[in-house]
Amino acid sequence: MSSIIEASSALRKRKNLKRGINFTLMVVGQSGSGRSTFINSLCGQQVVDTSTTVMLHTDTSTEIEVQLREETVELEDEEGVKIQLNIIDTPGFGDSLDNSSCFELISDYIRHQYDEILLEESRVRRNPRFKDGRVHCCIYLITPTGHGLREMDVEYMKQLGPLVNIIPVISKADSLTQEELKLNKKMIMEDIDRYGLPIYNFPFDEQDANDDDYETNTYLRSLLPFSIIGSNDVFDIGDGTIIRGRQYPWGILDVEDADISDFVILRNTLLISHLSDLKEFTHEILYERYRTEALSGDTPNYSKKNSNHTNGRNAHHGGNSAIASPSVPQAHERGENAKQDTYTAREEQIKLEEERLKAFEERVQQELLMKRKELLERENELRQIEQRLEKEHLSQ
Ligand SMILES: Nc1nc2c(ncn2[C@@H]2O[C@H](COP(=O)(O)OP(=O)(O)O)[C@@H](O)[C@H]2O)c(=O)[nH]1
Ligand SMILES: [Mg+2]
Repeated sequence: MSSIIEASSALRKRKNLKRGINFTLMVVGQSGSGRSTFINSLCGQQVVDTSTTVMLHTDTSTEIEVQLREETVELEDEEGVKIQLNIIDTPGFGDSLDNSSCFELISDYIRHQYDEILLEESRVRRNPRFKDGRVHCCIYLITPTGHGLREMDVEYMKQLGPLVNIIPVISKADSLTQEELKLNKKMIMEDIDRYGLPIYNFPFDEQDANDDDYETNTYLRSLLPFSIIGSNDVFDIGDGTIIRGRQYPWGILDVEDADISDFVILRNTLLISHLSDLKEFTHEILYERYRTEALSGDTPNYSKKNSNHTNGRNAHHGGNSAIASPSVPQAHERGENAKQDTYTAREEQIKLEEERLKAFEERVQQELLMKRKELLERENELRQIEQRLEKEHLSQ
């Protein structure tokens, strides 16, 4: 099956070559789910530190805060195609009893990136150094419990799925037997169907897709949720062959062995075959929907909306036709005296849009102020260090 992926990826690679590729990946999962290990395995290098020990929280009254940490890695494949990979790690995710604030932080971040584009698009003079920070894919790591999805997993996908391409992945797949893994995948897909969770399920245009794409995407769909094994260690297994693996008493397990995990397929999908698709879907579908809703002044409350109009995994991301249309006033459908309504609706829209932009600008201003303050503090620190050094120097 892997030949299919390689064949269509070769085509896409050439397409990408001309542009120079920037890709932003977010990795979400509870502490210990293997986020850091996955990031390092994906990049083939130590990008983030991994903790083999669990953090101890002595003060149970304090809420554990989720953080977003960004790392940028430049990867290059055999053909010399460079990918600027921005990875957002989410330490602290899901560690509190109430995780709503962590969902909020992530969703705010993603929306903020959309807002930035929105603002940039509306500028008369574009900023040539503007950086598109939109998150193109979110890997959601599911801990291998053997019991399908947990409530938190369902909530996360329900709330964030409309904003970002979520690919669900069972981590630490080596802790399940092949039978258990199969069953677990099935249970997770059943949950995703039952709750209508809008994950990224490799959509394609029924009319446009060529046979290759059709076959590849159908195959990738059948693998969902992917299962992976990660490792921070490499081993020389003789005759100079180096593998990334996990050492167990009975032997070394190769994380790139396609028979035991989908890691290689996932890596190919993200970095080669579906990199452009994920970016396009983010821009053409997810951002476009966000934009329409933002400009129509309809503050989206996805968690509520979704429970109504998503049924089945094709509900959101499967095929363009099935995308839920944003609620734009449909005044033209009403009779004669609809004109006045239209004007009022328009005025209302413009007003809301103005308010939204104003709020956004205020937020940017606020950030600017914060950054300035930080800068001042840093300068002060620096001055103090300089003074101390000078004193030390003099006293010698
Ligand atoms: N068995 C197994 N353990 C793993 C795997 N990936 C990571 N781990 C281990 O799980 C622990 C937590 O991993 P880490 O990447 O630090 O998780 P994070 O807290 O989500 O960043 C470490 O001891 C890792 O070595 C895996 O695929 N299989
Ligand atoms: Mg970590």
